[in-house]
Amino acid sequence: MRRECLSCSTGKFLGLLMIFGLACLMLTHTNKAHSVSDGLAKGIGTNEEHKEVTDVGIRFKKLFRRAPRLPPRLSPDEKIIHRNFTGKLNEPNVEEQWKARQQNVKDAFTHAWSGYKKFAMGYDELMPVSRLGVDGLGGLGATVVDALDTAMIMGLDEVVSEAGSWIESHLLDRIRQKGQVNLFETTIRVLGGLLSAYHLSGGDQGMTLAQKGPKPTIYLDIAKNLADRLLSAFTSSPTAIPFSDVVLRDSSAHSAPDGLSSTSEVSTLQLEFNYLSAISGDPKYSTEGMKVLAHLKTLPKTEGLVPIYISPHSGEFSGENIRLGSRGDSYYEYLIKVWLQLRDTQDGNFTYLHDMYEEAMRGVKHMLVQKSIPSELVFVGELPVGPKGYLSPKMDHLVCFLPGTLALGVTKGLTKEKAMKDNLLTFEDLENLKLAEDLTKTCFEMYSVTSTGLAPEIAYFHTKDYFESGLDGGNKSSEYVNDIIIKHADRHNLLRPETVESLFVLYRITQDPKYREWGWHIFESFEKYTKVESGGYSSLDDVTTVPPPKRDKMETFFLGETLKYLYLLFGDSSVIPLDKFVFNTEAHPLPIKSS
Ligand code: DMJ
Repeated sequence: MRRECLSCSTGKFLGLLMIFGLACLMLTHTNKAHSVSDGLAKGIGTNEEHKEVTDVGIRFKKLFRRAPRLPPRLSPDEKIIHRNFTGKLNEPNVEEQWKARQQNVKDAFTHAWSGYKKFAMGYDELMPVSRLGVDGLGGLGATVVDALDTAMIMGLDEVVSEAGSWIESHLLDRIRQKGQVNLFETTIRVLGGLLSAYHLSGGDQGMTLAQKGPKPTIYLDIAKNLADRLLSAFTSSPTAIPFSDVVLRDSSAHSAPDGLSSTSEVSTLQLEFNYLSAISGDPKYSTEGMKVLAHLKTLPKTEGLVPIYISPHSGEFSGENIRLGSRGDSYYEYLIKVWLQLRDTQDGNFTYLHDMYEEAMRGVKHMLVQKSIPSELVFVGELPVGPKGYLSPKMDHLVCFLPGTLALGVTKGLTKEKAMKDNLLTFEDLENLKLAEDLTKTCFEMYSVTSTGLAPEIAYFHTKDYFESGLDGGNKSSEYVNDIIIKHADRHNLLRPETVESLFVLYRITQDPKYREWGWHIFESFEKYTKVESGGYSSLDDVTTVPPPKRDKMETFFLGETLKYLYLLFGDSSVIPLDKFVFNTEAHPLPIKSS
């Protein structure tokens, strides 16, 4: 064909034209490459050099536009991965594959529960390596209660029956006899778990997901007994801010040794107390809880951002440290979630919560969000000495709750598609959703960048003001190995849920299958490095080392949150829909009640 074509005069002309075109394109390309690499190698080239090179490039580019970029050629294996990441093809067997993956999560939950049941039944937590139980949360059998609604959602009747019977036979006695517990931890894990179990077992015209276990009223009665004692933290405080600790057996309360409460702790009780009031008919729980938020509304803030400590004695914030990691995180989460919970009720005007949330998110974008060097990961830093001080490029894994919360705040639990169709999104909403997507990527890369594929507790980001060499995550093939810095003291992983929580919410809202794929990668790493053969999963000491040393603790939230979110991520989106339920900060779903 080439020979025939070249023999005619049109063919010759076209051939010459092609050679000329190619030569010009090569010249343009060479100049651009020169300009970029020169800039990078020298840091900054002289302005003159740069101008000359760019001018030539622009002249040629005006004459010839670049050919469009074609997708890369992929091997058959790569095509499968690629398809899953982009998710453009919706083949019939794709859902089957996700069902199989969901079954893997269910098996993991069964393995975790079996270890706990064998070695630690009735203790707060399992030490899977030592095969012992430990009471790290006051001795209320926290794993049993935290895990129960996950077992209900997974349809694990046997576990529901075992956990339910234990709660029915032992929990009330424990509540009557035990000493000091933390108000926040007990509310989110134990009270939240009981309330969710109440609803999922049929209470409050609930879902009857559980066929086994006690009647829903058993859960409700225990919840009320516990909450009555927890209320002492509110009623014995001289201000609207509750004390941090409660002594269960005598319903007394006191502040922490330094006299302070964490801001996130006092503002992360209201979903649970409000729901308890709604189902018990007794407003006292909600009244006490909501006093805190109404009081926080009156305090001075910096663009909606708040210090991480507050004094129950004065009712004022203490110190200047601002962050969305530990002690700050769920303040922001509950502003929007409590608003979502209450906005359709006729119990009062809660717009102030939405206003506080919106102002805070503007503050986050303005004061805390930055991009890393060289690959521009978006991260949320901290202001350890207050708004006038420097921004520390430190991000706790805990901050990874934020993308999910942001996305929820944008669509209120609807899919993006539906919210767009109904014209519900503002420009600011779209900006927040973009930030949510960028941050979700960063949180996922905090996993990918390590040798184990598991995130450290804390990451630092390389910026123009901060870099330390020799502290990468160990995965040299990660594109972000130079962006993410992991200090020795921060290399542990506690099986935390925040990233998979955000993957779940982002998947439900955007329907982009890449979030499922990322969740699957994370799950595989948990399976590979944290599973303990005899039963249970263990926290790790160092995610940058293979094999990673085990820390010998299975946190209750691994069953309450991490595995629940992964299970829901891989499953049918109609289960626990986000516009009808609000998840408390420990992943216990509570139904949103209308007036
Ligand atoms: C959980 O107890 C809750 O998600 C809380 O809000 C933050 N810390 C843990 C999980 O990491």
